Amino acid sequence: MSADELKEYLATAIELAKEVGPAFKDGFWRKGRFSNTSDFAAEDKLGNEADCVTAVDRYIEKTIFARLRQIYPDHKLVGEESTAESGNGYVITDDPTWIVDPVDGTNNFVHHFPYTGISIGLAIGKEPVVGVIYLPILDELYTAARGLGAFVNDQKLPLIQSPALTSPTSLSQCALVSEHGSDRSLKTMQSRLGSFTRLLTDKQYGGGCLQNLRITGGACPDLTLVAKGSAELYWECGPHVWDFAAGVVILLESGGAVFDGAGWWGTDIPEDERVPKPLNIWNRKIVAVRYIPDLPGNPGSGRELQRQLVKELLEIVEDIDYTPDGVQ
Ligand code: LIP
Repeated sequence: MSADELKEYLATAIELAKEVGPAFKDGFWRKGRFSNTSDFAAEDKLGNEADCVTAVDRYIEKTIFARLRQIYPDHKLVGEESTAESGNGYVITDDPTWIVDPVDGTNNFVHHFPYTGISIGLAIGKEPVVGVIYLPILDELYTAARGLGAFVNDQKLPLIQSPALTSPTSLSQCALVSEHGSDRSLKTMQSRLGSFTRLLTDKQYGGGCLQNLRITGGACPDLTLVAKGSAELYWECGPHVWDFAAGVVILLESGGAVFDGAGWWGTDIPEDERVPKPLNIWNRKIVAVRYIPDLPGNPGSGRELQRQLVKELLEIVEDIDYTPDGVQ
């Protein structure tokens, strides 16, 4: 795939995100075509009221898919609303596949909490290659394509640059973004909160003594915060491919790295050290770590420090297995 093709796909994703921005804002503020508040009654998807879908989710996904079908009739489409409703039973192929979350952070959206946005990713040969996340209420448009860098509102990521951007060597120098998720079974809640407790607890009691733990309410805002340099790490088990697809491209292109539950991935990590190949965005687990500069005096290269932080995190948290998305 040429750089020109990638640029064209990126331009399409940006255009579509901007096109549905006004509907997103109307929905968020319950205005215009979404002034009817019954459109926001929580419809649960998991058998509990914590996993919502709204009329705006459906409208935005339908609009984006209709345009994509028009422009690229041969491309495959995977979207949170249509795919989740048909039971996630789609087949993952090497074909260009657009992966869309019309409203990521839906619970935030319902509660007027601004960390919510539209996510449009494109995978080719199962690898995520284009990512656009638009957070309309924060007025932040994140864009990235493989090999072409990552940007927020045209400013290159990471936004926070060295020397302000430090080179942490342990979790006790890090901020982590994570989520409590919408799977509210007692077992899952105990597991997640147990992991949070151990991460935060002082080292003298065997914990990681993490500096900050923040829950924004969405994988997309979480990944953009790490890409920007406002948090060192994002860890979560349970989200779906539409929550990750665009965000991982933005994160990787900002110099970050990703562990997908089985292997390690970063744009300049040698091929033989990447396991599995390609990065598995359908695996429903992720650790993302921000760009760490190579600085003289650091106990290792930026890439080594990234691995060290992820290793420390994975030794503390409890892994939760979910059935992967799609059928490989
Ligand atoms: C959300 C994810 C988040 C996860 C939530 C939910 P949604 O996506 O962004 O990471 O913890 O359970 O899946 O449903 O708001 O698009």
